[in-house]
Amino acid sequence: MKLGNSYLIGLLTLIVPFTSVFGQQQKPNVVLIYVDDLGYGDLGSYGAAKIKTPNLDALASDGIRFTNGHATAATCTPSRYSLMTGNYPFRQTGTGILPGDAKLIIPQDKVTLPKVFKQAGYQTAVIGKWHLGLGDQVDKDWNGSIKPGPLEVGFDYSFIFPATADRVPTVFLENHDVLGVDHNDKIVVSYTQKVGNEPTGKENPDLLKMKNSPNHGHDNTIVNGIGRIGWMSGGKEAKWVDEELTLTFADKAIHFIQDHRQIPFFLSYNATEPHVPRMPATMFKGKSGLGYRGDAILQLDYTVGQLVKTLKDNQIYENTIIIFSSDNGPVLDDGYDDGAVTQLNGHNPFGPFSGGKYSAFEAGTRVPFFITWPKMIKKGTTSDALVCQVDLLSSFASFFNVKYNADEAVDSQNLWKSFTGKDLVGRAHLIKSSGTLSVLEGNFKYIKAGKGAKRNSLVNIELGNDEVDQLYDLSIDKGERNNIAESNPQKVMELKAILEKELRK
Ligand code: NG6
Ligand code: CA
Repeated sequence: MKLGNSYLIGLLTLIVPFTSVFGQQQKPNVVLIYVDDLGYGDLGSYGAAKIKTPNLDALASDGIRFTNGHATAATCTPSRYSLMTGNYPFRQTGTGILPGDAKLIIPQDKVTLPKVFKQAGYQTAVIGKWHLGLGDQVDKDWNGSIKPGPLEVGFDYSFIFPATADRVPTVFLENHDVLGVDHNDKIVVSYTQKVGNEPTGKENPDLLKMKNSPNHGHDNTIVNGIGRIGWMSGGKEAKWVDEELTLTFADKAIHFIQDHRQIPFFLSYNATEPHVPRMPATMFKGKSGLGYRGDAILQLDYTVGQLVKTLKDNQIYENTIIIFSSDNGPVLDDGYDDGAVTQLNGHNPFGPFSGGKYSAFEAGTRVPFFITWPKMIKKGTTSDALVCQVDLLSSFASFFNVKYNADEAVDSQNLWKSFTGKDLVGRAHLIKSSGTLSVLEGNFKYIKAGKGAKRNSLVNIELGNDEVDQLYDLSIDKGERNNIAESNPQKVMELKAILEKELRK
């Protein structure tokens, strides 16, 4: 029997799927490790000396480490919105920090990052924090099937908690269902009034195992001795134990990797560290000497080590792209008296920058950002290219040759060459949304004039607002201390024009 070449190749491709067939390489797996409130200066690889992050540092030095990598916003929901949709958060209203009962804010009929992978033939999963809303209304039955959610916007599998660890409901969802639902003990959630008879931080502060910081709220329903935002009743079996949160997510992620080792997968591992309430597993408590915030970072480092080990044990590390970044910058006191301030011990989560979480100054959005892919990216590379999380969508779409409509993911740029170290410039400019809008272009940073408060005294962070336009030259003034707008009207006009053009888009 005579067989044509193409038939043979087809047959071989069927028999040996995704392996090297006549030079055709298996598609790389992609693991996105997206963490919560980790600062530019929180890792050894970014200059931290008071805390040890060996696993993350090893990873950072095994690929390309960015010094000018950004989230689009200084809080969680808007940054995650951009990562998922490829759009700046100011393009859609309702992308601010969501309550725990919010409805899904990611459009179902538009391209998303996981949809790009799905279209390229990947199995996709999200494990960890979600905070992009669930269901099609605020008022939903947490005891039934909850959709739309991650599965409707591109993930084949999801194991998440709905919002933040400090917001009710404090439960896990696997795909459409809350884990541990008991129809004799129904879960009820409200953000407008108290439900049920569970103690609250406000009425029963004596029951708190970790005190709330004054005036921060977090004084609604108490779960596991921790006051939360929002009220919840029922669901005794469904409630998580905070000390087990990360170990649970890590276990799910490890199993997902093991189960998919032979087919290309995209895993978004959305760690909750070091967001409040910081309540690490017992093995990490007290280990950093920096309070629970430091201990939570040690726990994150350990977990990442476990994920990398799983990839290595399954012989897939070499051809896995690992992307590490944080959704916004750091904050010390974000509502709980957990030692982050009193035991800081000289640690500087903010690096050389001003501001922090919630701020338009650089520490709000400039975050650790590194990518490894042993097979393709040269190890030990440092890049000053301007890159943003919003660009992952377009970059992967172009790598896979996945197409989407011109009116989708309009802010996402193809930075494949920058992400893999072949271009050291990156974006021409970036717009950041942190209450007020700012523009980064080369060494210059413009912050739009506005009436917002200059400081959030609760969290002790400068917000970067001013009634006048601000311009900084970051090459000599990383801390944004010296406003040069008045002496550089031309540059201000230029950056203002960029912003106005983007706002008109
Ligand atoms: C704020 C919370 C803060 C944190 C944040 C969300 C108060 C006073 N503060 O509203 O503790 O939960 O929301 O953080 O309620 S984020 O990283 O998910 O955006
Ligand atoms: Ca966050």
